[in-house]
Amino acid sequence: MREIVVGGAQLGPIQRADSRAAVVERMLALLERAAKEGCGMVVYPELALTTFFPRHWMEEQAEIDAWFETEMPGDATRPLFDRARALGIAISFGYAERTPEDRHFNTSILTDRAARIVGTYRKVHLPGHSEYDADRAFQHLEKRYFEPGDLGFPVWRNLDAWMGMCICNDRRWPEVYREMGLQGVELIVLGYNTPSVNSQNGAEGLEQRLYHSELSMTAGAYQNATWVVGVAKAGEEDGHPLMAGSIIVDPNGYVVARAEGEGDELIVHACDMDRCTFGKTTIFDFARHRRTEHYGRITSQTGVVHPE
Ligand code: CDV
Repeated sequence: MREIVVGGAQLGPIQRADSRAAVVERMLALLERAAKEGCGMVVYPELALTTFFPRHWMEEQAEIDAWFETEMPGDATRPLFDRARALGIAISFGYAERTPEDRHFNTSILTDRAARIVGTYRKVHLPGHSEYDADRAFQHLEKRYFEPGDLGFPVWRNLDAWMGMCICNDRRWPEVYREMGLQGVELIVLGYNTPSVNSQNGAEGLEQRLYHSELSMTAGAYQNATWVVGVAKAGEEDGHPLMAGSIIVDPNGYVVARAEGEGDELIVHACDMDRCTFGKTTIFDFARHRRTEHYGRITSQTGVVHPE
């Protein structure tokens, strides 16, 4: 048995005025709770250090850059790394990354138990738009503030398991799970900021949004025989509600832990990585059953093309 007790550290809302230091205090409180529950790993949401700033229209580059981290760990996040190292807990969380070349990414990192960064992922599927859209109830400007990730979907050996990451909208794309599945992934960790209502029509209700989020993660887990841990930032940020619904999904696609509220909350499950073996050696034994000669469109085409 290769068991990792994983904590999904859902964060409640972070307001625009909240400092990174205040958020890290909350992350530390969840880390302490996780330590008491025997966690070996803790997963936090997308853009965990700040409010979900892509909902705000900004033009001044200095104002935009203020939301980005230029080093990891930096002054604000070092206490989290120090405490995680002392407790021997691996962590993963998302943040806005500005590189030395002045590139901007929506990024997440993965550490080992000694708080060394062993993996970096940059969000590939950026939802929303790049210009101000007066028809929307609120903005979703990820395409304005970030460039698409340039690192693909790697997996890393960590805590004696194969681990991968994706971020928020990525979780809705089957290709994301399969890319990692083809590298033998056993644990996919991801964070998200998902508005409770659709910004364009407002009609798609919370129940459906939660269902689609869960459907995507449970299907990805089952079809690749992997654990999936999806962690929300939830509640009302600056007057804009984000849905909760953090879950841990087993390699059969069953939800084994689920957040109940919209605040800071820890969900925990003892995940046995060896439970991935059955699916990987039977129905989803890729080497035996995949027929790549029929999958050409998956990588050669983006939009729909009807046959002539
Ligand atoms: N942060 C996100 O990527 N949010 C999207 C919303 C905009 C639909 C999501 O897929 O949850």
